[in-house]
Amino acid sequence: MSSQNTAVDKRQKFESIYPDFVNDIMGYLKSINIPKDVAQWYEKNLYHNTLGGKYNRGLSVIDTYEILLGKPLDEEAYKKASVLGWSIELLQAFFLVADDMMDASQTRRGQPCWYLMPNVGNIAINDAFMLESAIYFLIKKYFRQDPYYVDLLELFHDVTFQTELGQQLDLLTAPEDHVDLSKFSLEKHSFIVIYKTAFYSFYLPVALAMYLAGIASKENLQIASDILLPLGKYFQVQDDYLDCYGDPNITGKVGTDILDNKCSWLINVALAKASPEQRAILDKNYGVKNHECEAQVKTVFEELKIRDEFANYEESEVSEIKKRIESVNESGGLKKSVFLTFLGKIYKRNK
Ligand code: GPP
Ligand code: MG
Ligand code: MG
Ligand code: MG
Repeated sequence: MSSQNTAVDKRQKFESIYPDFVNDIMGYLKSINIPKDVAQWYEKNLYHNTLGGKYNRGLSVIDTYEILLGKPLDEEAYKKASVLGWSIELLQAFFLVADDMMDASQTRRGQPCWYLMPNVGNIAINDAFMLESAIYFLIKKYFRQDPYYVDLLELFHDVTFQTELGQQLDLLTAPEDHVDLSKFSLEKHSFIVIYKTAFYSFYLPVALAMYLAGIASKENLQIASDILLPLGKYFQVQDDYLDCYGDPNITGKVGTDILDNKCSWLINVALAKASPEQRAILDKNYGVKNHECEAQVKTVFEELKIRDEFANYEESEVSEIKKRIESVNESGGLKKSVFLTFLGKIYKRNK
């Protein structure tokens, strides 16, 4: 079997267990005699907003747990890992339903955003909250008896708070009606991307698998965080790069960062290198909802050789991350291959 088939099988297996969890929630609603239309709405929300992605975050819980145990998961272990994997996917769904409203986005995964679906509108706000509540319903059902139950709750709460802080700075740094490039900096960018992306997408799946495997000591969690936050930052810098230079047929989305006045990695590097004349062009054209202005910004990016800057950043960042991975002491139960596998999945990605 090719490794691609294995990946497809893993994804299908993960997807096929999700209805069990939706049914757990539906069973509870039935037991309290909730009107049928409420249950049906929630069920639709739970499917529409979670299915259809790559499930990278959810599957990482399972992959990491398997590597840490050093053997394939039996049925019970798989089920518990998949509860936590789906909990991250629900967290992501909660964030994205809300984020699409805040960003006034039109499409998500090739479909209209949830708040733009017929009869949804502002009900999407409550729907986002209910996606979050599903996490705690499932964790309670499957982990209430485990000694690390409170640790799981605390981890989800902490990571949610961190992501909200990142989202807040992302929004406050990119006002639609007032462009001021002097508010941007690489330091701010770093804070935004670590908080809005790296904690929930990189640290959370590995930390959850470490609790499952019984190796989540304070020291081990710190070692994991020291590698996974830089890895998550690198991932988001790639995302910023692909927003401008990716192929929409491959990424599945058309970039909007220049039009939206986003504090992305590209504009920050450009600001650091720009001559006064180039800076004036950026000041005049960045964040203006007009494709002619966007093209002017892209021309300055080309003059400044931003693609080469990215290639250099990628090589030096990845070599730094690899050095950190090499220095991991495996005697405490952590494995270098957890991190190398993660890095392998995103290195030089084009989508
Ligand atoms: C998506 O970033 C943002 C998040 C996943 C965090 C949202 C956090 C909340 C507390 C709602 P983005 O808007 O840059 O990504 P996309 O381009 O996918 O919309
Ligand atoms: Mg968005
Ligand atoms: Mg956003
Ligand atoms: Mg982006």
